[in-house]
Amino acid sequence: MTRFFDDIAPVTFDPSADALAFRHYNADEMLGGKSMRDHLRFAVCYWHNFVWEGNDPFGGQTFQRPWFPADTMDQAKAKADVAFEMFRLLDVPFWCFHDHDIRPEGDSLAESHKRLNEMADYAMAKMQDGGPKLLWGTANMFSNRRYMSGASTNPDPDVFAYCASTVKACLDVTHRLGGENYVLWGGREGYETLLNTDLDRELHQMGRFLQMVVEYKHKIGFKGAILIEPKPQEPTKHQYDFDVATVYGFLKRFGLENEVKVNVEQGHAILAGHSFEHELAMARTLGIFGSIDMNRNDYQSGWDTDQFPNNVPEVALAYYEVLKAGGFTTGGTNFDAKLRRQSLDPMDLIAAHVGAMDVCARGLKAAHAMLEDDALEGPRRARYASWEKAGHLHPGKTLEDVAAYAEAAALNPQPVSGRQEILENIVNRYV
Ligand code: XLS
Ligand code: NI
Ligand code: NI
Repeated sequence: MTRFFDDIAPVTFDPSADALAFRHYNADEMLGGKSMRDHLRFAVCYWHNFVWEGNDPFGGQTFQRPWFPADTMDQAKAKADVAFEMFRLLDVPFWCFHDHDIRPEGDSLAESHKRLNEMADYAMAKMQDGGPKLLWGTANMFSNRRYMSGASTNPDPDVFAYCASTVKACLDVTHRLGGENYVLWGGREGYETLLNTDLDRELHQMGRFLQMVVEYKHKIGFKGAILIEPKPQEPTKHQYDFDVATVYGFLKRFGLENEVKVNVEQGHAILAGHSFEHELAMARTLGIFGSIDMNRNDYQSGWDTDQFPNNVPEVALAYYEVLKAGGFTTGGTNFDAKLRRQSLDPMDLIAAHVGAMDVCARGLKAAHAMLEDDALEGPRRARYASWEKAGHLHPGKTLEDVAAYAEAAALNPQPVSGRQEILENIVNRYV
């Protein structure tokens, strides 16, 4: 057993505690017939917590973890021991990983797969020994220099084939570990300059790749969801999976809109010039809502800063959309969030998650109460009530019919207040 978290006790729900405790996240508390645990379906990510060394564009490693550099299988196992120890302390129901997070890359593709499978077995034993379940697995096809010019969108077809082998291995492992989803975030699926890019060809490569992934998922009987994670840029100047609406158009084009859903990340929504709730509402409306990566960006920096969430009003509006979508099915709340590079201590890792889980719990409770009270839906229904009376979208009528109605009745519609401030006041009563 690891000594990394040495004197840190398992975190419990205790609103009166002086020490670190959950003050709002009470896993067994019921909200509308479902426990908070089942509503929120929290997951801890492997990469930011146990792989990232604290570097930024101007400086290198700040974290000195006993398992760094995890370039041997022994170190990878030491890292896994600490990761699962943290999952236990937080009592989270799920975790998430990239292949690259859990195993050091081998000298050959075959060796990399062998190591991945060995580490998956290592994780499986811990999962079966009271550990969390797997929310999703994914392949890192953006860090190594071979992906510099794209993964499935690379001008070199051998990179496409390398990616096919990588995703196949990673989907197999995700399936074997009982993963509830498989995520594709296309970090390098985009371009640096249109001057050297065949946009049409690259989009077809990406579409074909995704079709192959879906075909393979069905072949092996993977019941989980395939999720695309939209992001507009960073690391590429332009990423093809720009936002939820763009992804939907892409899925439609390749006949995949009923096969693939989205994993929506708060920070990516901000980078795309949207709010988190906009992206979630769009996913719900288009029928492709899957899961969320919960974090927040620094609004001044314009980067994907992946901070832990701490803004209850924002989080409440996000969960409002999740609840309106019917809640999570295979998805959950993955903290794709990292410490600031000065937060060196093991305790910082725990405190970050405890705070984030409490923020989410407060947001969820507020969202649930707003729905129970019909606080926003009532006024929204009232706003569209005349459409209900008029009948939906004039079925069977032509443009001429509707024009004739307007002219015969000499219509002169009068605007009514949108009541935005009143609605904002209502939200503020809940958060
Ligand atoms: C990066 C993405 C990444 C995905 C998984 O910005 O958020 O972490 O969630 O590849
Ligand atoms: Ni993410
Ligand atoms: Ni991100």
